[in-house]
Amino acid sequence: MNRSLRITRRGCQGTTLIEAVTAILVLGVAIPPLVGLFTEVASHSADATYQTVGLGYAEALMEEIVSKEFEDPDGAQGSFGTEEAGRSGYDDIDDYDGFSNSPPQRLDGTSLDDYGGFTRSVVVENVLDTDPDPSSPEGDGSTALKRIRVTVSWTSGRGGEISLTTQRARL
Ligand SMILES: [Ca+2]
Ligand SMILES: [Ca+2]
Repeated sequence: MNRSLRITRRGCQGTTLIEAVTAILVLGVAIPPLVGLFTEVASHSADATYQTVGLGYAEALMEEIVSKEFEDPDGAQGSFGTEEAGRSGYDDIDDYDGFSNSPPQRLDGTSLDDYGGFTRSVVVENVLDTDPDPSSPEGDGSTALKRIRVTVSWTSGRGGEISLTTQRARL
């Protein structure tokens, strides 16, 4: 009876050691890919957040721009470019041509940059109504249709960029 007990003990110790080694090997193989997967998921989640924030910044500026006159109310038809001293005085669409700020700001100048590293920029170009999204625009002030492109880029996370484009016509 005593002998039988000894044999059983040895068997248990050997099995425990093999199980421990096996478990260590399995974990050693399985953990690195899992850590990589979690890192990748976290990175994609951050990218989605930056895209949402970037889209919000772009939409807010686009809404501000399209609420303005097609041309300067005090200028001649076909006038183009910024006649005002600053954004708070912008009163027509093409006042925003070349506008850029980083971090993004509200109209009153207060910062919108809660996440860091964002830049907003605007391009306004005259285009033809027969080709509202050409690769090359028409001359400044030469047509009754303007293409507005607001671009938001960011360096946070893996970085990215989002653009919104619309057209406004002289009524
Ligand atoms: Ca103006
Ligand atoms: Ca103008």
